[in-house]
Amino acid sequence: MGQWDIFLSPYKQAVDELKIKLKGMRSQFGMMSANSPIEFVTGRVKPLASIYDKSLDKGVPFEPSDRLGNELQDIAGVRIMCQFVDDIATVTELIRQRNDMKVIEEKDYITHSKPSGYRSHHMIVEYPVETIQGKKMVVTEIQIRTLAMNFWASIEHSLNYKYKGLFPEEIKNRLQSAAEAAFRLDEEMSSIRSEIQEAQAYFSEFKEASNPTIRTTKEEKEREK
Ligand code: 0O2
Ligand code: 0O2
Repeated sequence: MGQWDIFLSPYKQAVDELKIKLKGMRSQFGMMSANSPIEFVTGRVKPLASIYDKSLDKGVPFEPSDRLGNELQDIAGVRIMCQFVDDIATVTELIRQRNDMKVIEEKDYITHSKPSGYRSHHMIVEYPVETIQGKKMVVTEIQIRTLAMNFWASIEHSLNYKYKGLFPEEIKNRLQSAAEAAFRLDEEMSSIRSEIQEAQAYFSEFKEASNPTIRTTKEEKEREK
């Protein structure tokens, strides 16, 4: 195993564990028949090529070291997608209250969006992973955003890659107006939130009730009581 694989292995473990835990929160809301503030969760360890680029930007030597791990705060990255803007505050608070990680910094790019138009809430947490050499604190970036914010960020990220950050003026303006449109979409959806959630609850109940296998299992369980 190479030095980089060894260095990145706790980061991979942190991403895998956090994904399971955050997806677990989602299922717990589901079991309580409550609308989950978490729509879906993704995660990744930053690819080596991106670590290289960012280390150059930040003037940190590109070598497996504690310094690199502390200065590049998103080597381990987890992303939480929410349906509604208000869900972001709920998720943020749930994370602040957890005992298995420590929030060391928060960046509110929702109230103060970036000049590009980017919006998201970022939490930098220290997450302990148990390794065979003992406990290691892994700095991890958790990005929390709505589906609309995520749509915009994914598109902008691909274009950024294509133009290497140097957007033609026309594209830059269009992206900024698309960011405003995404913001308005979030506002519109929030204004009919209760309507949407009622429909979603009805839909998931209807799906179960109309499935003969699940219905039978439920009936069997009732009989067993
Ligand atoms: P489900 O039940 O399929 O939704 P891994 O391959 O093990 O590293 P994972 O979680 O499979 O990890 O993949 P990744 O890429 O980290 O996360 C993808 C998850 O996000 C998958 O969920 C996708 O279904 C879900 N996802 C992606 N886009 C959307 C979307 O637009 N809407 C919703 N609702 N989910 C999306 P799971 O965990 O496989 O579960
Ligand atoms: P990836 O993995 O390709 O997404 P700082 O130390 O605070 O000055 P840093 O570490 O760049 O700088 O922190 P920042 O800007 O708070 O968060 C970085 C990550 O947020 C980025 O990671 C993106 O995922 C996301 N992000 C920030 N600004 C934008 C933006 O304008 N557009 C898009 N699409 N995403 C953004 P990376 O490094 O790009 O890596």
